[in-house]
Amino acid sequence: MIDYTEKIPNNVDLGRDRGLQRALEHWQPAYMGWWYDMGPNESHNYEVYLRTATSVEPDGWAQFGYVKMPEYRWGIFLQPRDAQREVNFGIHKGQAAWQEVPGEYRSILRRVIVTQGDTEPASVEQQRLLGSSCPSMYDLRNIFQVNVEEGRHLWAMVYLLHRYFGRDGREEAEALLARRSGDADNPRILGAFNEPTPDWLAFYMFTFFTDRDGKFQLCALAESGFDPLARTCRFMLTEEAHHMFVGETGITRIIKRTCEVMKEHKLEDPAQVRALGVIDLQTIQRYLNFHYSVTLDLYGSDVSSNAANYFTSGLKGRFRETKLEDDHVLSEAEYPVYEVIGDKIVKKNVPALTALNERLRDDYIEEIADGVARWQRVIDEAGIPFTLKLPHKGFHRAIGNFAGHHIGINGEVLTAEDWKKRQDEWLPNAADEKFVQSLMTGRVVEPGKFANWIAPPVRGINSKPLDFEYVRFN
Ligand code: BYC
Repeated sequence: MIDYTEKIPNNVDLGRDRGLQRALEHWQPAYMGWWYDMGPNESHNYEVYLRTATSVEPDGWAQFGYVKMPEYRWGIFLQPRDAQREVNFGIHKGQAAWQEVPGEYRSILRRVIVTQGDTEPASVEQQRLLGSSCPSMYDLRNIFQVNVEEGRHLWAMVYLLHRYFGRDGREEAEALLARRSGDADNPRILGAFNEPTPDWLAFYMFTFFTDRDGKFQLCALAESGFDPLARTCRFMLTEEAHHMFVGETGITRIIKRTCEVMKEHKLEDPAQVRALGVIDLQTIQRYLNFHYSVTLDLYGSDVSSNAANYFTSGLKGRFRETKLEDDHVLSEAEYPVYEVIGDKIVKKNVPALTALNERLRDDYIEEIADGVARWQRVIDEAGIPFTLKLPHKGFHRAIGNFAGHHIGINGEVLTAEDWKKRQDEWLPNAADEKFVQSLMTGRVVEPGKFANWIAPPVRGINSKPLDFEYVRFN
């Protein structure tokens, strides 16, 4: 169980390590300062119907109730330790899982933890202003739930930095509160976390596409031979599921509403669809293209010696590593990657160890394709002749083998000039953004009411009705 009587709720017996407790209690006000500055705008007095973790057991960990977000009990929760656990891959395979950081891996492990940690506050910053244009109280409550949990995920990484990395860990923890999404001088580490999230269509796309990168990266880190990292990531994954749910159902509801209106008025022309105050499917496709491609970049280079090192040292595994049937060392195996040669995209086999980023990206793409197929079903059921498509893997990429090339939506290798000519057709253009924002000029917060451009969800939170007062504004 989690001890909520402590200043910092935890299940790691924090009270027994006074030095660590003091260091974290010192970081806590800095975190609160960051939350007041960069957390959801104007929300500090709202009482929000949030779930709070009460236990790390898979059943019954959630408790629901009204909480003012600055009073949310952010804390440190690790899954219980399995004393038998081993390092399951790489050159240390078969050794007992590490409870302390192996000296030789200190700096690369710290880098992975910092990179993971950096994304969490970044996403809160990106979503900071969205409350003022929410489509319903239900959605407002959901974004706040996502935000407090991203805050907790930051706590998870900061605990590891403080507990296992001494002074440089503490410095990194401070730097995590100093970088800012999109800041020219001190940006967040990874590309997608410096992109704006200007509207709710972008928010749902982000939680569907980018939070799912979170899932896959956390799954890979949950395999880590460094046991405290594995245990904290396992618990983070239970929270991540809700974030992806928000994204998937958010887009489903937008598509559903658009299709309803198209069907009712028997029209397909995007301009006419827009005139009825819903988002045309073509715009949804362009947002999809953007969020998919910037998220693919988050997996890093297709061929990466960093990725090989992470794996060989037992620090970061593959998706579902222990369920895979091979030697878990990958000294002989190969894996296909793609390269642009002249005007063609060519497949090439490389040592599997070096292609682990690409492999994780491929695992991700498989899951994404299933989600997009579920969205498609909504369109098909409405009888509307429109097909949502995932762009080619090389489209609009800035990291890896496709970076610097101009790949079209179907994988055609183009000149910079030809690509540019079609950019507005493929990616959200200024008119799209302006239109989407014109639908979201104010917030809809009457209980049970939803903005015209989105269908209500199938059910409320924690079996509450849709007209439940999910947020009290005071
Ligand atoms: N943007 O060999 P390379 C989440 C850098 S999301 C900018 O290609 P590597 C969440 C890279 O850092 C999950 N820079 O890549 C979601 C390296 O720089 P240094 C986040 C990039 O190292 C929603 C250089 O390029 N977690 O949790 O094999 C809401 C060459 O590196 C990018 C993780 O990512 C980019 N897109 O792999 C809230 C897990 N890509 O070090 C939360 C931890 C690469 O040479 N991170 N670079 O200066 C990792 O495992 C790895 O750092 C990466 C990159 C997979 C990201």
